[in-house]
Amino acid sequence: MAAPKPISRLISHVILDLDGTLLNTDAVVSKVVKSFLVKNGKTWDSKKAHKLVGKTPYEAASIVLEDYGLPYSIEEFLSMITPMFSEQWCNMKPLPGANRLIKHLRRNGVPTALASNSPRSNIEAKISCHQGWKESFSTIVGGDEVQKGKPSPDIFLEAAERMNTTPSNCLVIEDSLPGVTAGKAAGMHVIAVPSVPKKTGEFSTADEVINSLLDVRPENWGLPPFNDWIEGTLPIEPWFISGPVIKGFGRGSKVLGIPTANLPAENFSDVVSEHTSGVYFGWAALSTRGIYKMVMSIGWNPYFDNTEKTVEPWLLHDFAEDFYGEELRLAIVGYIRHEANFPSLESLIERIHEDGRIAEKALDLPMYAKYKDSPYMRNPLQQGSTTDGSQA
Ligand code: ADP
Ligand code: RBF
Ligand code: MG
Repeated sequence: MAAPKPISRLISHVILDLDGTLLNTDAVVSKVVKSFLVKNGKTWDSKKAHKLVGKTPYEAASIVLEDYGLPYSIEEFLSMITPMFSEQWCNMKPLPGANRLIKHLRRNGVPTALASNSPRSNIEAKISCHQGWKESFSTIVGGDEVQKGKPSPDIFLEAAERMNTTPSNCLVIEDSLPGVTAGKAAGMHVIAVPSVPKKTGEFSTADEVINSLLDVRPENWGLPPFNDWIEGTLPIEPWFISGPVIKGFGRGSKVLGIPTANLPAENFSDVVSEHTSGVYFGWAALSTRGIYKMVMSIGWNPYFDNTEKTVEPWLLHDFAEDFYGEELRLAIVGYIRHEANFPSLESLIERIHEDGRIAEKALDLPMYAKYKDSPYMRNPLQQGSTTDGSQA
């Protein structure tokens, strides 16, 4: 990730985008457009989904109509698909780190605006599904309240004006290219959090590019730092996955001293896509052997440039033999860092060992240690995955 450029003035105000930045809108957009296409005898192409990121509803509609050759006008299409979206608003989940960031800014009295291309009423409806969100924004600016939407700077300039501040005091956080363009055109500082993996290179005009909201460092901008990091780790709402250990990429990780027990990702693709790529840690249970400390990477392994998002847990224990086919259950309780590329294999290995030491130590803290005894870890019979560790 690109390091932030030095800033000449300290930030006093923050402006957040909503769709794709705070909310996982893309999952819902894909679901709705897909079901519309199926009804119209077309096949959804997930590779084209990124074209809709950061567009106004009107622009997105025109792209879908053209890409799939649908016989509707933009207005007709919007009138059919808009009610389908409205039903889904409360199904848009906060992205990793969104609640934490909003609460942090509010607790520290940092005036924060919400600025989105969506019409104001849609924004209000979407955020009403999330406790404490509406009260956290000193102003909300919708696409229908200004002349031109992003990439024009109007929305951000309006937000700054309503907060009685000047653009150079504002920090914009945005997931889309039109949004980043708009923020820079407004004369603001911009952090890009691209929604589309592997497209970070397109965001070179941003002042900083980060992988997820978990990686926001407010102190880099003169804002109060987060104080929830503990011994190099960030506690997260735990999540739980399980499955049989399968053959991985056969990269000879074992030879490098870092065997990773791969799980069939298709079993829990929803949970995995909900979580940002990065290095996490927690507990691993093997039904016939015991419960062990674990550190893992989730994502595309930039050093190897995987085409698929993989889950690679390294159990912090020396086993005398392999355990392919055995049931492995993971409780993922904390975050360490985003995935990175490395100049050499040695430096990658050194960093993974450092992650192992951090996890090893942190898992003794009561806040993480307690999950070793969760029912999910102890009950060898439960199948599938849950997000709360409860018994299915
Ligand atoms: P693959 O490409 O098949 O994942 P690896 O070289 O990563 O091969 O080795 C992973 C396998 O090694 C696991 O599936 C498991 O059977 C075994 N293994 C032995 N020790 C460990 C460990 N400490 N953590 C994870 N897997 C281990
Ligand atoms: N791969 C990367 O390309 N970048 C990383 O930052 C990275 N971090 C990892 C952290 C841990 C704890 C583990 C277990 C793996 C990580 N990997 C990373 C994945 C690694 O490339 C893969 O497991 C190799 O097969 C290890 O040799
Ligand atoms: Mg492996």
